[in-house]
Amino acid sequence: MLKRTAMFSLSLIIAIAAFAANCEAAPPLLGDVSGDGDVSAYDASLAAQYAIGLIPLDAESVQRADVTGNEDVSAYDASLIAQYAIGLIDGF
Ligand SMILES: [Ca+2]
Ligand SMILES: [Ca+2]
Repeated sequence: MLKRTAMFSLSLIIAIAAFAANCEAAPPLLGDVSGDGDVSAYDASLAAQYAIGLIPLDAESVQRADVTGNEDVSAYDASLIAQYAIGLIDGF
């Protein structure tokens, strides 16, 4: 009986842990071009460099860089990311 209870408890813990892990899988952070979980001036720099063709970005980074949502990464996106990074704006 004790073994059965222990096994049930263990199963419950594993199920809760799996649920929690799924909850932590947040959607990609808009503006976080580098994908490090933070929106910084570096992200603005990456967006700006991509916008003028200096660097390539993978598809996910491009999606996060397009903060205006117009299917294009421009200097305006980079500008908004920079403003967000220093707290001038609260969102995109
Ligand atoms: Ca970042
Ligand atoms: Ca855009």
